[in-house]
Amino acid sequence: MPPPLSPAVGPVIAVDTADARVVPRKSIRSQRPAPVSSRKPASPAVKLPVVLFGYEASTFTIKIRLALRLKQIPYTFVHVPVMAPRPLLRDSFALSYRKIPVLAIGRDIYVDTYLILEILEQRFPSPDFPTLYPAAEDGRTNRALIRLLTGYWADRPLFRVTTGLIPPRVWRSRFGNDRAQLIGHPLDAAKLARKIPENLAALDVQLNLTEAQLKEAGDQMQTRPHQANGPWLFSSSNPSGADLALFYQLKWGRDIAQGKGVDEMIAGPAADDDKVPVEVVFNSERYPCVVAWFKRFETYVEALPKVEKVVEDPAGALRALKESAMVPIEDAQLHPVAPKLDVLAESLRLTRGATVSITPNDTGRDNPTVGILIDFSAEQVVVQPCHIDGKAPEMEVRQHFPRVGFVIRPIAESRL
Ligand SMILES: N[C@@H](CCC(=O)N[C@@H](CS)C(=O)NCC(=O)O)C(=O)O
Repeated sequence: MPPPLSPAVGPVIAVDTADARVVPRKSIRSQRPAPVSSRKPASPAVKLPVVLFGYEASTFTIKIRLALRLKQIPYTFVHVPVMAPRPLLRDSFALSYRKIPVLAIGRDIYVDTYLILEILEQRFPSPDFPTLYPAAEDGRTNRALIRLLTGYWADRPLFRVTTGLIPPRVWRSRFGNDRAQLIGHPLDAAKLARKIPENLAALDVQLNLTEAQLKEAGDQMQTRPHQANGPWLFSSSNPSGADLALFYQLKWGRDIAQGKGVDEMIAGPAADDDKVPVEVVFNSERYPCVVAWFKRFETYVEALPKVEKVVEDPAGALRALKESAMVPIEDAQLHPVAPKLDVLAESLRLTRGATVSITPNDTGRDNPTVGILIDFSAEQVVVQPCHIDGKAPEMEVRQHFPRVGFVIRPIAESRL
């Protein structure tokens, strides 16, 4: 292990300064997050504008739209193109990360739904907002387990199964070329068409597991009526992040297999044969508990008041973000359970002020983010973005990435 670096010295770069009109500018060092034990609970972010950038057929955008509705957080939805480039995000926030969705809360930009869900839960806490982690009868929320299930199952291997249900013609379109860039190798539409039976079989494997979990939750409900409107996957009193995680993937996978959303991807009408026979495995005879739960979740969400305002022109939403005060960093970032481990950060050369690159460890690796490190914890990394092609972003922002699923490396050492 390389020796820890000596304490950083040098000029202070005012990375996470507060809005000059609200709080005097402070240096990075003076805004060091308070130790976990002395932190006040995060102030609800209710007064800041919440803006979600995504597109209709985006699996992960659906996930966050559902989460915002479950949590009853009012927000603005801004459509971005289904393919890169997305100049709106690049010019406004100097965001070179190419995936969707992206969430802005005031001048904090959150990337990746694994982080976005937790930030929503932390910044819009219960009881003012419904929780994504309602307790089961034994009082446990299973939050960490649900995060694992989402981050390591639904968002990844299950997503690979559902993308295998995309009608093959999509891969022959411009969209297919764009996704080849995302994945990092060419896509062979004919080969992907031949793999459909294999993908349906893979879906069957996933549904079988889901059925087992829901059957057990349903059997338990006979004797313990805790889940009055359930059963839910983790036997919670209301649907939890686990239900959300499974639902959004299965819904998107079923819809896309039936050709819904294909028109947006290929920028033209879907044909009659743009369908994959998903009902062969996903049906109520084979999976009665899953199909009943799927409808139950859909009904539950639809009964909740709408919280979304869709805008055609993003100018007003961007202005509202730009005019927001920069909140203290400790209110804007996810709080890890474990305290900072400076020795580790130092040996990785991931100290405040270092220039770092942040790259997803799955797809989108050719579009790394480069920024000046503000914070690095067991949960996330926060940077002030570097200019792209010498161009400053239209507003001063902080960008937040989760540690799970990203590789963070130093490019240049801290000059603090
Ligand atoms: N791990 C990411 C995955 C995001 C993702 O793969 N999003 C898709 C759309 S659903 C995407 O960005 N595809 C490439 C693109 O739209 O440019 C997350 O949870 O946010």
